[in-house]
Amino acid sequence: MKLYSDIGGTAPSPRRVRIFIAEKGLDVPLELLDLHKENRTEAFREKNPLRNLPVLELDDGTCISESMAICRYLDELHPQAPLFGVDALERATIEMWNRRAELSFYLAIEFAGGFLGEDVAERSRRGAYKMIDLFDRELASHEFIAGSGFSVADITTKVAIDFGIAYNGFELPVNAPQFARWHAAMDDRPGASA
Ligand SMILES: N[C@@H](CCC(=O)N[C@@H](CS)C(=O)NCC(=O)O)C(=O)O
Repeated sequence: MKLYSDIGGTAPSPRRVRIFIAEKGLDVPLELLDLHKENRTEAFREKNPLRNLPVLELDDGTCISESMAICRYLDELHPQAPLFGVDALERATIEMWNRRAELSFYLAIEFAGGFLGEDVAERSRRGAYKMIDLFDRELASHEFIAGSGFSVADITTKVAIDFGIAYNGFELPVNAPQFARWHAAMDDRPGASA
């Protein structure tokens, strides 16, 4: 199998999968594409009709896209260490936080970039900072975003805030010390440089 990712490694969705792979200790070869160019070809449409990254190509040519679908596939093949939870409550809790991280945090950070207009950008920026407040309050009573164990919810949240800091003018707020503590801990993890 191989993972199509972006040259330079800056795109958030492929980064989610690369971190997941590193945290699992897996060895999945990468094929790096020039983002917005090589993924936009007709040939690539055969692999993913939406023509975006990441795509996991299996040895028989089957292609899986959508970062969380790829992570779930790899998690089932390699259950250790489980990053989607081990029992009903843990799985639900991780799913809940992962969806919050994606829908209310990552998307808000992306929209804050301004491509939907200044009004949406401003509201999205405020929404993203409100989510940081929420994460900060939660992280006062547990080490990771979804509880006491590292999970995909940490990966989604980390990729989102790093993208916001690098490209959309976000900063770690001084009044969110637990979020800052968590962010620094993420930088020490196996997936940090993936
Ligand atoms: N929901 C998808 C999002 C995929 C996506 O938007 N990928 C971006 C990079 S973060 C991309 O390939 N953009 C290049 C393009 O659309 O040309 C996932 O989670 O995999």
